[in-house]
Amino acid sequence: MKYEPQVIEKKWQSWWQEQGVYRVSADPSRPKYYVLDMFPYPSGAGLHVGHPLGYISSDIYSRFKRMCGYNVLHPMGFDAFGLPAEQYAIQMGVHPATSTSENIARYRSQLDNIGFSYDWDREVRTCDPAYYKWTQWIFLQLYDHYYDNALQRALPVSDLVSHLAQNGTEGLQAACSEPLTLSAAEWAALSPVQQDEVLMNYRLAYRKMTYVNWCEALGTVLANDEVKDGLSERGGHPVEQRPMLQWSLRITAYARRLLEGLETLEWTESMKKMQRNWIGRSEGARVFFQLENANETIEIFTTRPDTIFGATFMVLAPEHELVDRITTSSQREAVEAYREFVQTRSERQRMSEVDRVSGAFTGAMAINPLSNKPVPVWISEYVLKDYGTGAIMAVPARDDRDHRFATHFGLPIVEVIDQSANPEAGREEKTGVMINSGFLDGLTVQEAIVKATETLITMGIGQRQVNYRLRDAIYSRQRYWGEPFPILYDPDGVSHPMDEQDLPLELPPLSNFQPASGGQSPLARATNWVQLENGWTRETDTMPGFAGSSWYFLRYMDPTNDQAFAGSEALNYWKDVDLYIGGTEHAVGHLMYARFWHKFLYDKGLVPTDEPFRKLINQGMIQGVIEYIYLDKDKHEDGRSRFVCARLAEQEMTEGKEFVRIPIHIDFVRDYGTSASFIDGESIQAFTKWRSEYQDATFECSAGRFSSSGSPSNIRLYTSSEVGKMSKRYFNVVNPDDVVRTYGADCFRMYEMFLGPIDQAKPWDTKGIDGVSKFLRRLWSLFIDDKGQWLVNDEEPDREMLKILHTAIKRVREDLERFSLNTCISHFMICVNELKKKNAHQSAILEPLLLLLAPFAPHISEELWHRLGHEGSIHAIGQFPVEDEQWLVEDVISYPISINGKKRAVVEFPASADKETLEREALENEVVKKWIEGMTVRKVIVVPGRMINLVVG
Ligand code: ANZ
Repeated sequence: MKYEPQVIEKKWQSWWQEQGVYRVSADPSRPKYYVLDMFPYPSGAGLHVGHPLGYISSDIYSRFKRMCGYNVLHPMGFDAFGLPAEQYAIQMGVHPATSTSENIARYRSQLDNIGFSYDWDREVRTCDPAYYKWTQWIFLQLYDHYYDNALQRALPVSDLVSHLAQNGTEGLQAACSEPLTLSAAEWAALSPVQQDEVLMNYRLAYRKMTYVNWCEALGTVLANDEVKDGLSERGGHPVEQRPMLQWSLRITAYARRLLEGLETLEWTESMKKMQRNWIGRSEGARVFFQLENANETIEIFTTRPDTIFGATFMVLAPEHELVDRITTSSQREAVEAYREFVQTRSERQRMSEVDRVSGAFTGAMAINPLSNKPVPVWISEYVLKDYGTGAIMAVPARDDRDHRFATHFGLPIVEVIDQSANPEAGREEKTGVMINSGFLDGLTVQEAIVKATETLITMGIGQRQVNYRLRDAIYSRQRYWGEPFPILYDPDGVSHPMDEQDLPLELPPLSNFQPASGGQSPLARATNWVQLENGWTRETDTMPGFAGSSWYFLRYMDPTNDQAFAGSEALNYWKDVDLYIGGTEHAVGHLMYARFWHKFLYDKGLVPTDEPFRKLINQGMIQGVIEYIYLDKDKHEDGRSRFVCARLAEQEMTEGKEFVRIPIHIDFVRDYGTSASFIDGESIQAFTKWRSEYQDATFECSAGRFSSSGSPSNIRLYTSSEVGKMSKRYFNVVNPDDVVRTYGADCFRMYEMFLGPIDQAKPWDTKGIDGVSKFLRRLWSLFIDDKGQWLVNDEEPDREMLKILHTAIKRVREDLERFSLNTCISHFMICVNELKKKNAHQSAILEPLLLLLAPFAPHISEELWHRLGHEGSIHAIGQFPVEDEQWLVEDVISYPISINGKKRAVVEFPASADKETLEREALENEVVKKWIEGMTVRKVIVVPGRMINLVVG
């Protein structure tokens, strides 16, 4: 009987579901292990073969851990709120709720096809009110807490209120937007509106007028990590800076802990580095510069107080509040014009386009507090408003950007460091000896940093300062498809949290959910929902995509709890994620927010660990192969478009012809992904049907020129293949369903793993898939022959068979622990080939082999397991095979024999030979005898199992 994956796979998938084989519950008698996939947002395009790469590896690992006796939590869900889902719905002209549930159904069936071991009873959907009730609840907790910098933890706002009532801001060490000074009496005298404002300055979820990334095309504000190079990450639309009243989360309060926590995690160095850079800790000083002829102070942040004597000008961020006050009338026009220009520039552009130099002089002069020289005050986009103090002292001799600026605008450059002892050193390197710097002269840079800081502090014009580049996360979106804020405003505009009992606050149904222009939210249209009877109103913004994904891993622990986001029993048992698998694209977004929320919940004593994801593995992308044919830029003389094959095009290009490369749907391409991929007559017809604008085109290759209808089926128009993104845009998306239909899920799973190390990017190419398919059939044939004859017997296996099996067990086990899954597949192939050669049909060999294979190929192993006579599922067996060393010892060992340090022979001796035997036999060896003829053997060194050395003379 032949191996028919399509038949057995469906059968076992339904059986697993009926039997609840993958259902899991907390069980304190067993150790837990939590394996988590980054849950997908269900896009309309469905899964392509790149998506399951991580899911397959985590599934294999979960099954492995389960067989090792762990109680494994391995859930799946859907990140269903947010921009992508809404954009798709708008495109398709359907309601996002409808398209989202359709897309989820499609994802689910695609996932089911691959035979994953998820406990679907624990599925979460972020757009489900029973779920987002708790997203809203956590938001309210953030709103109701502030961060105590001294204790390094979150505390209730009620504590803050009593502190303000008793002492004002005296002794308050709290994370805030702006430093405030207030006496208890002043606090008491504030109106409710003013008090609300003061509290907003401290709340972990707060509302404030902020410069935000506004994307007009998407009709919403975006977080910094949703903007790439001045464009929205979704859709690539322009993003501009705008002041808007927005909710934000004070993630900056946790900067230090987010940084320090990284040290405790098993993440790749590159992921940690991305987070460290995003947090961007820098140590330096705040220094005060007096303005000449005015009672104003400019506060700057510098990491290089040593260079202060070289500060020949100052630069303020164009948005800096002092600009209006200090700009002289003659410079006002230039300053205004410049500020308008800067408004069109996103923060990313301002930071990354360092070669553009632009700025304006305010007309004001300040005094360098150490050199006492007047220095002009400029504004420029390269100084960011929200970093440090939004103002710098510019040291053109020692800072590249300041240097470009000074050169461009002809400002003075004063050298302050002598680097002649180290001429290779760059301008910003902290090496050399101070010059032209008064009392700092002669000190090294390191010494000068300490001395300058101390001096500035003693003079009362400086303070030590640690800065973080991390910015608070903008939390408002002016879109429909997200969690409504559980916030109400009274007629004075003071914010009030909703009662917990009234959660969830459900998203009102809206037929027109399109984004509005100018910053208004679609929810503002739901007037009945917005306006409350008592004159209060609801917040109309919604939460961002990262809200729901910041805590979903906790919900899986207790997915149906309606009393808490998860019960303490479940939380204390499952604790945290032991292994998290997902893409690197979430390095600074999701992973940062989730750590922040988790630390906050930890502060509240609601989760038992300080970090959510202990170990993180990032899967590489599966790339697509893009296949191109060449379109002649000029039409043929007969007026028709002319396509030529890649080889002909190459030749013609050397003669100066120009071509446009047109990606061709890979379904039309034969030998797809190889160096000899081509389209034939049939594919040409399909192509012209698909791209009807090329109906009349002709197709040319070395065999001649053909029209689409007249092209013989056996012609070959070679295409050129290029590795790139797998994307609809390149018509190179491979649907896992198709691969599963042809080869079966087990083959698909093993093949994806076989493609290469999990963390590397690799192109999808199907060259090797036949090899994996053959492997599975060969495995099958160890059990059943072509005629359906059952081959398995109860005979004793011989030593060699046992060695083959136990070698595979040892290798697979070790590689699984290292998460090296591609090499596991090779071990299986070698093992089955060798067993096949030996005609091994002994159940004592084949049973353990099935257990070993079960995590990788769950269907075929279940089928054969049952045929071996077992009734329960192979996946419920808590016994992963362990190698027996006795079968692994080598029978013979090759010994290199060296004479006076030179290797002269390699001789095999029985593995059991002792020292004396080895010495005797070595000296008896013919080759050795020749080398030592006529000499005296002075010493014989024998290292059993390794080598034999002779010293002669
Ligand atoms: C004088 C100086 C001399 C500086 C020198 C550097 C080198 P990191 O390490 O990223 O924290 N800076 C401060 N605030 C800024 C802002 N809002 N926008 C742009 N640049 C700003 O960088 C700190 C340094 O970046 C500070 O030290 C300041 O320039 C600049 F030889 O001050 B420095």
